[in-house]
Amino acid sequence: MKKIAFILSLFMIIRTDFAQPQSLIQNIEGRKTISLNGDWHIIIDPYETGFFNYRLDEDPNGFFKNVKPKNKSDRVEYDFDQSEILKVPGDWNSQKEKLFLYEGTVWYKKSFDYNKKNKTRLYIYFGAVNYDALVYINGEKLGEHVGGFTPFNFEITDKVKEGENFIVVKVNNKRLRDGVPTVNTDWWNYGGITRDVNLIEVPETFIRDYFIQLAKGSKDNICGWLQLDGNSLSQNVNIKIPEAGIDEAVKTDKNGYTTFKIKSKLTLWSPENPKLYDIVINSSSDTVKDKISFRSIETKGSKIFLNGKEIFLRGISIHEEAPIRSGRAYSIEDAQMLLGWAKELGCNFVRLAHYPHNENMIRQAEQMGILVWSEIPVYWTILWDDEKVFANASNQLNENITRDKNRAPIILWSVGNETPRTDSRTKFMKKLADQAREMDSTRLITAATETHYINPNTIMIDDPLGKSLDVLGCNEYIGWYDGTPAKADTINWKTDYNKPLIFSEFGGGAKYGFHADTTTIWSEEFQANLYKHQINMIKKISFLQGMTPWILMDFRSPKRLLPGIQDYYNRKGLITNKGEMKMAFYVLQDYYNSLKK
Ligand code: GCB
Repeated sequence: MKKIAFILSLFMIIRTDFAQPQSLIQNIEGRKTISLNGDWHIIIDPYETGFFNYRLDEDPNGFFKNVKPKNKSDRVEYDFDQSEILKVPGDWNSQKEKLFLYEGTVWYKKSFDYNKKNKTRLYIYFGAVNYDALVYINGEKLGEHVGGFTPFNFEITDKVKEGENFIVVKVNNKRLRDGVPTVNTDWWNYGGITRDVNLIEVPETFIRDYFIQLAKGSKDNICGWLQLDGNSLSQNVNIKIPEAGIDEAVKTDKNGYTTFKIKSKLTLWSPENPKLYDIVINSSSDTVKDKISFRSIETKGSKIFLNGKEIFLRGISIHEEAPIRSGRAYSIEDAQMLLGWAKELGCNFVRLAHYPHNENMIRQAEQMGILVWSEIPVYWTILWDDEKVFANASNQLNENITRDKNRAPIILWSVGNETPRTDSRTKFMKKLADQAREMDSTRLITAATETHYINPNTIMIDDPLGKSLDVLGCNEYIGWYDGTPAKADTINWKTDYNKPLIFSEFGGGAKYGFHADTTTIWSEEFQANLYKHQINMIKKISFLQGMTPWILMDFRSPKRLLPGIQDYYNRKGLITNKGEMKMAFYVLQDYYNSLKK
């Protein structure tokens, strides 16, 4: 805990230019909320005219003031209310053709009426804004949030007015060399307010956060903590799980904090039986309801055990991209369709690549019985020696774990993907692995590590980052970037780590409907054949405990330019973005079905 406080304080010191969001409120679904989704007026501002004056100083009369001309001679060169509209949640690229490739600033504005209530505090909560969000209420700055895939909230109790109010958000999705991720990604840089926006009403002292899961390796010991926020911090609190006959009384200390251990007899959550329990937490001033499931996850040697039983993770990788509609996924329906396809494929596991996905994905996975690998966008070539970059990555990890730590289907926190094997990177990522373990001792830590050939037929897994991980992830592209598909038949895998391995990626591109022989690249036959050879190889690796091939669905990428084939899509999907299954889908489905027996 101390280490985390240090890391977070570092973040505060480095970014003193704007106020930081306040500590995250746990479980928005269980709170009293008022949605600010819907139509927002926007101004597309490529030169940031609404932010800087002509000397490039921050303009105290920027667009966030939302002023109107006072008389007919008054010069005001913008007008939100006459400007166009974007839907929230939703990226801007897929809503307006002229914004398809846009990277820069868009101002968002929404007015809302509010009736102030006694003894009630009010927060504004953003599910995610990509990438940099400056938030203002009634012409006053609330603060800034950096990072495109995690939630943040600001308290507005003293800033909200009786009657009409307005929120302005300056959103900038310019890629930055010192960003997390950096400028180089194989996915679309969707900008905008991409997830739900809510007002949250809470009592003066409220249950801000809690952690309720089984202790590592245990099937009957619930362990956790909870944190109150407000003036009356020392309170009696009850944690109830009626169906399991649990009603535990605890008392928070003068800082509003308490830990607890509860002996329990529970039906454990598993893919075969995704059992959820209703939970009620009562303090004398607040009540929160949640649905929580319980399972244990651990490794022994090179094996993974779910609820004490060895498990092979039949997975698939998924980007947060919407089927059919296209653009960023955000809704329950998007999640149901993507995860429904994963189920149809025979999966018990998904890798949500390469950044934290929206909460609907996790909650639907929980209901559908799908285990989850959750990841932060520490991807490829971020700046390992830059303290600010570390603080940013650390903050995104913190927000990801804070939001999802009560969701049992998440078994793995991944601290990054395909990063180069250098000392500074290993130091950087070890610190993230330590942070994840410190925040959540109940789960396993992983990352997609780097491998290398020690002879033409042997690939060695000895990335020094492996020391800090519980499970080794590894992306391999035999048959695509590395030789022909048949090469897989000749390859042996070696490691001195006595740890489980997951192939976090393998695959190849195919254009749906393009049929040819198995040696013709981009054909469905080529991709299906590649999967067959991969499966031959996979069957021989004794320490391989799971796989998440690349990828469930074709997804947009500005790096994929081949006309007629790619057209800005990475075509490694087993399914097209319109829902058509390619031949390789059925190859993998047959294999997964055979493993179920
Ligand atoms: C990878 C990356 C993934 C890419 C994929 C590809 O190794 O992790 O983000 O999209 O390869 O298709 O090349």
